[in-house]
Amino acid sequence: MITLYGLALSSYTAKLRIALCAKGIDFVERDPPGGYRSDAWRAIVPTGTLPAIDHDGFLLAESEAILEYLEDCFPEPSLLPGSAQDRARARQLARLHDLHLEPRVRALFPLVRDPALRNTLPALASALDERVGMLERMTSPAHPFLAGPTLTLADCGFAVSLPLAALILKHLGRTLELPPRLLRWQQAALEHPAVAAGLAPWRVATEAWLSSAGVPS
Ligand SMILES: N[C@@H](CCC(=O)N[C@@H](CS)C(=O)NCC(=O)O)C(=O)O
Repeated sequence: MITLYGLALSSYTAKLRIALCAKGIDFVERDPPGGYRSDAWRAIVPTGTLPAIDHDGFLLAESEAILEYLEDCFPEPSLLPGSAQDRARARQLARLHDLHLEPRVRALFPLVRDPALRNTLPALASALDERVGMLERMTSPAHPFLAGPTLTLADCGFAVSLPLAALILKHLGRTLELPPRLLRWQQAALEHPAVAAGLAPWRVATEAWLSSAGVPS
C-alpha cells in the first residue's frame, strides 16, 4: 500500500499525485503527521518537505526520487519514453522544472499576501517569462507532450507550475503568455485524465488561498 503524505495546496504533492494517477497506482493521501513544517514531520522526513511516500514501511521524500522509485516498482504504464536518449531528455526537462522554473513561480508567493512587494512584480514576471521561453525552446513541435507522444514524468511538474503561475499572475492583474508549443502542450496536459484528477484538490485549495488573500489593490 502507498501512502502519499502531502497537502492539497502543495505543488510538489500535486506533481506526484498526477504521476500516481497516470500509473493507476492505488494510494491513500494523508496530511504530514504533526503538520507541515512541524518538528514531528522533520523527525520522519529530515528535509521536512512535501511530498513523501510510505510504501509498505519504506519512506521516501523528494518528488523526482519518488517518481523514479515508482517507475522501478510499477513499470507499466511507463512514464518514461523508450530510448535512452528520450529518457534522458525527459529527466532533463523534469530537472529544468524543479531547478529553474518552479522557483520562479514560488518567488511570486509573497506578493499574494503583501501588497508592499507588488513593485517587484515586473521583474519577477519577466524572470518567469525567460524560463518559459527556455522551456519552449526545449520542446519539440512534433509531440503534444513535453518529451514525446504520451504523458511522461517530464510533464508532471509543469502541469502544476504553469497553471499556478497563470492563477497567481491573474490574481495580481497580469496574464501568463504561453508561446505556441506550450499552449498546445497545456491543452493536451489539462485534458489528460491523470492531470485532471491530480490537479483537482490542488485547484480547489489554490483558488481558496488566492481568494482568502483578497483582491489586490
Ligand atoms: N525538491 C523537493 C521540493 C519539495 C518542496 O519544496 N515542497 C514544498 C511544498 S510544495 C515544501 O515542502 N516546502 C517546505 C520547506 O521547504 O520547508 C521535491 O521535489 O520534493
